[in-house]
Amino acid sequence: MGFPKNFLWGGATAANQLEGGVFEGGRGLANVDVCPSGADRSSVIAGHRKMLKMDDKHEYPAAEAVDFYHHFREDIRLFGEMGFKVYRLSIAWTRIFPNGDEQEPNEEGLRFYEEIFKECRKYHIQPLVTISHFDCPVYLIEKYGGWRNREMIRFYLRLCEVLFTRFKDDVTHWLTFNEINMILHAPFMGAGIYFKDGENEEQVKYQAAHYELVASALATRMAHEINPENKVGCMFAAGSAYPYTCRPEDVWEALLTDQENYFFVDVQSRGYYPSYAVKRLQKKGVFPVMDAGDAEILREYTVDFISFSYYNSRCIAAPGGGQEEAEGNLFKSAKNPYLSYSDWGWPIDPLGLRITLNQVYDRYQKPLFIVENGLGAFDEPDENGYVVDDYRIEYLREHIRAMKDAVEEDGVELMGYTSWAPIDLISAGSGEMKKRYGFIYVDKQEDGSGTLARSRKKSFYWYKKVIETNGEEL
Ligand code: BGP
Repeated sequence: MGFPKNFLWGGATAANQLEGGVFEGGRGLANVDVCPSGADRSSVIAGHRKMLKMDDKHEYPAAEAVDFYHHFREDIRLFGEMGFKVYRLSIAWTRIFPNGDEQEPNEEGLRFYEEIFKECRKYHIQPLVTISHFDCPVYLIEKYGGWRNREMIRFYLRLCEVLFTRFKDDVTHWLTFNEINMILHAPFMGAGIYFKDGENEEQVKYQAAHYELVASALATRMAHEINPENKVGCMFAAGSAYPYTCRPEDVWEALLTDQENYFFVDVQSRGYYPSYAVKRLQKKGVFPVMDAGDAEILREYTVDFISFSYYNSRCIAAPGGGQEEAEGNLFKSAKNPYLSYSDWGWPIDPLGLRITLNQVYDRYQKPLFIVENGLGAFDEPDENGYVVDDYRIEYLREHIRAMKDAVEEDGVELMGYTSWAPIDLISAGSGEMKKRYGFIYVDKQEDGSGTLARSRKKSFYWYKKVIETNGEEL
């Protein structure tokens, strides 16, 4: 009983929120580098063409982030000390191809990740690589319009080819796109898209989604061809939609929300557009252009496993209900009166994780991987610089317990768990530093000051124990 022996415990990060070194190693600029801090970045960016100009560097938190670029040896050593079996990281596209459409990769960028993988090996940590985590070269946005253009498939596949070949001996587990369903909620961050006046935004978003889905399928094929040992997963932002009441209209609305979310995984895992999506898109006047052969590609090259982020469930009411709203990962929903809330107003719902695991497993019957789960909170170091983050331990303990129930009692096949994030980093949603997730505290403050020194929080020792006992001691 308990977790399988080879269960993959670890943590997850993303290049742009962690690395910094934006102007080093020949790196080019990406969409995420030019998102300003302190605002709802997705909505600020969409439609604001001028934001693409790096006119004021200091406004852009990704420029330094927490400087993993110069601290990765120390950071991975700390991951090793916690006993990580897996480290989920993303590769910055613009370190490998600064513009995105070159033929030859940037050697310095490749060497940086090679060094990272070497460090991981030292501590017997297996990497899990996200190929694109909210990452689109600015050059490709300016020249091609980001993922609204089919050419992106070609550039993305060239990136994949270089990664799969160069890191053949280092990496066997890959995720094609982080939170692919994010395109619908934050298209600039998800796919480098901003809209032109008067266009059918849904058409643009679903067109981009189609291209990413085809790219994902072709990357899956390529990964298997280059190394038959490779396992490729999709990744989506999960979190079950609860009906606000048992009123059938609320239940219906919740079902629609879930379907919109599952649409991407339905294609990546089952291999075809689900009938509900075809009908509803038609009704909205959305007709993604598809090449002859696309349907076959989607059908043939489905993913090996399904990964997702889980922060919260959602509570959905039929339109016009006037319910109070709550924040959450990706989008707001009605406030669930039965739950408590984080410092950022996100619902806390551990049982929701068990519900989500069951729903996803029932639907796809493929191995699952929780690749993000964690609590963003204000951390206050005491006079010795020590952070006693019992609230974080509590959050994680309850979620791991729920995950254990899903494995032990419900028979869900789960490969691993990587918490978001093992080390403090920049928030994707707001660009803030004060929203912290880590087991490792980084002395970097909201105003950019700080020594960047790393220190262990109380949760560091707790998580180490969890891993040591394979989840028996929580
Ligand atoms: C997910 C992203 C991550 C991460 C996380 C927490 O949507 O995949 O990159 O940041 O959310 O969100 P935030 O950073 O806004 O608190």
